[in-house]
Amino acid sequence: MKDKIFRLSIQKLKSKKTFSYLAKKFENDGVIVLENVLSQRQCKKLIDLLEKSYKKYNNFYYSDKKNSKLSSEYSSKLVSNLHNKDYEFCKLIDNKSVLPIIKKFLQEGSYQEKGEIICQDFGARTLVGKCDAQQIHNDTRIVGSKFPIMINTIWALDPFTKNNGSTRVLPGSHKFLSFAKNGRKYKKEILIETSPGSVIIFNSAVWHGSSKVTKENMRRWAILIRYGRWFLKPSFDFLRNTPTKIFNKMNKNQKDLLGFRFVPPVDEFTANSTRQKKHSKPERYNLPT
Ligand SMILES: O=C(O)CCC(=O)C(=O)O
Ligand SMILES: [Fe+2]
Repeated sequence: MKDKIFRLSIQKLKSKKTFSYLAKKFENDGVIVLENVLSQRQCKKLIDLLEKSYKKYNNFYYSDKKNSKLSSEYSSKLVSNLHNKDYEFCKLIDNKSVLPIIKKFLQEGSYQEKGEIICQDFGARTLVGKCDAQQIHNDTRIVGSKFPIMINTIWALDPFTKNNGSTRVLPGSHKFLSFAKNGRKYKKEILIETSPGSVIIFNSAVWHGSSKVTKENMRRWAILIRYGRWFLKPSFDFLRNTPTKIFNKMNKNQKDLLGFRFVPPVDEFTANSTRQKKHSKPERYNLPT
């Protein structure tokens, strides 16, 4: 690959020197790519599950018919809340190669560098038809944060090519004190081509968006996991949308990441902290049929 994005195979992560180089790249560019995180077989299995979920639930999606280029709904097939679709997806959120990296970066600047983190959004997306590029944007809703407050991971399940809407980024833009202009294409944007099983990891303040699709029907399924500091609001109410059957399969890390220890108490008579030792049990929940 000839672009300037730093890429590393997970096999090389163990070296301390390599890890500190990766951390430096992440600090400067705001984006790195980890390769060989998932096998081809795993990618295929996840794509099958996504296609099945989309087919089963897309007719039930809430829609306000807005399809602005900024929205993740823009010309795409979306599956949200992957944790409640199949336990197989839950295994990704505490992946042993990816999570330690995310944790390290999201703990920077927290008390004793031990701040807790959560999975703040957990979905998947592929583009539909010959669509235009998604508006380039910053997901964090704020500029100028010294430390990362959210980190996106984009798990390529299909090849990311220059034709199928692959994610593009503007390296270093997490340091800008402004937002991207609507409709503007920036010269230094880089379209990330990569193979299935790779994970693009970027500071969510890095300007990014899917790119133009030039060939119709070129699938580009990607799982999008956004992590954040524990006190940020998740996109959906995981405590109210997790089936008990799936909750019971989750390990401690997965329950932590879905925020089951960070539930604001009802009142001062119930508890006195937004953080708890024990996991709250999710309410009864069934997906629509
Ligand atoms: O699908 C992509 O490549 C990026 C999606 C994205 O950034 C978003 O929906 O916020
Ligand atoms: Fe985004």
